[in-house]
Amino acid sequence: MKEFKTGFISIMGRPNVGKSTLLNALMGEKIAITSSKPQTTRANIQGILTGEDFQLVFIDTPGYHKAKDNINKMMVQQAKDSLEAVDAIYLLVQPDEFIGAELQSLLKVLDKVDAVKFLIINKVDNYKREAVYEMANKMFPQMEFKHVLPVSALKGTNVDKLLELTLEEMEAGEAIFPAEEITTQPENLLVAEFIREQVFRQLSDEIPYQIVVETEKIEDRSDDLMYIAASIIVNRDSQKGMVIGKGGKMLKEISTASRVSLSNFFGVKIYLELYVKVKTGWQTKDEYLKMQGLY
Ligand SMILES: Nc1nc2c(ncn2[C@@H]2O[C@H](COP(=O)(O)OP(=O)(O)OP(=O)(O)O)[C@@H](O)[C@H]2O)c(=O)[nH]1
Ligand SMILES: [Mg+2]
Repeated sequence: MKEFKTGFISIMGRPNVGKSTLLNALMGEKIAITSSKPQTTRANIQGILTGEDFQLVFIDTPGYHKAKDNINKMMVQQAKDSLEAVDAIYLLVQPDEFIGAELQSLLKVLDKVDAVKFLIINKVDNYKREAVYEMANKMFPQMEFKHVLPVSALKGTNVDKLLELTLEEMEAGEAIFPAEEITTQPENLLVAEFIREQVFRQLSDEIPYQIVVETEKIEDRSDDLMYIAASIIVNRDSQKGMVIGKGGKMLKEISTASRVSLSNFFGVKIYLELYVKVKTGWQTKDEYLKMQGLY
């Protein structure tokens, strides 16, 4: 019999390089929200992948960036916290990424961590081979990477290979989580995240950064129907209008898309009541930061 292997792996990188998309690809199902806007992920998300002879815990982290606001500082702190007791680190970059102050600062943080380091060049489906090589050549002198792998988290290219290499690096150990548990996110946070994803996808400019979603109620109404009440919380009245849209059109779109993705996740029909509320200065209130997994 093969020995059972376990380990924790942190997925790090600058905003928008595809960390959450990679987590979902590794898991084979969507547990983390993604969008084309930077700073989509606000708190660490653990994905637990259990096989016959292994259990891997992947930690998707908020994008590492130079943070000005309090909430952004908390996000970056989350990413740093993920490095405690990890066995491996995936440093995700994309081929056209600029190795500037932010990435240098992240490399400095990673340098101090005793873990197997993987350089993962993501989004290879979108770039010429030369650009991928060029990025690898630029990154090699920066840190000692045990493995370098080009992947496409979106298309799934090399994700199996990444899993294989990761398992080779893991040590024998016992499972920490029950086999059926796929994430440590509480249900109310996961629901709020799936709704927040739609705000990130459907609204432009600053609005997505000005909102938080609060799950108010989750009830199993029958074997195949789940009732959810939630609120999108904004900072100002004018933002409320933008989230609702003309004749309620925007809120309806957010609600419909959220229902579809929640229904896919839970495997039941979803009855969603979605409100918009104004709570001025929520960014500075503990209650709203904790709600999102930030503390
Ligand atoms: N073409 C291509 N796009 C990708 C790939 N992986 C991710 N993306 C896209 O890149 C954007 C950002 O993806 P996310 O997974 O949200 O990125 P992230 O690193 O988690 O971003 P933050 O949470 O904001 O730090 C989305 O539009 C994804 O669809 C890939 O392999 N190929
Ligand atoms: Mg993310």
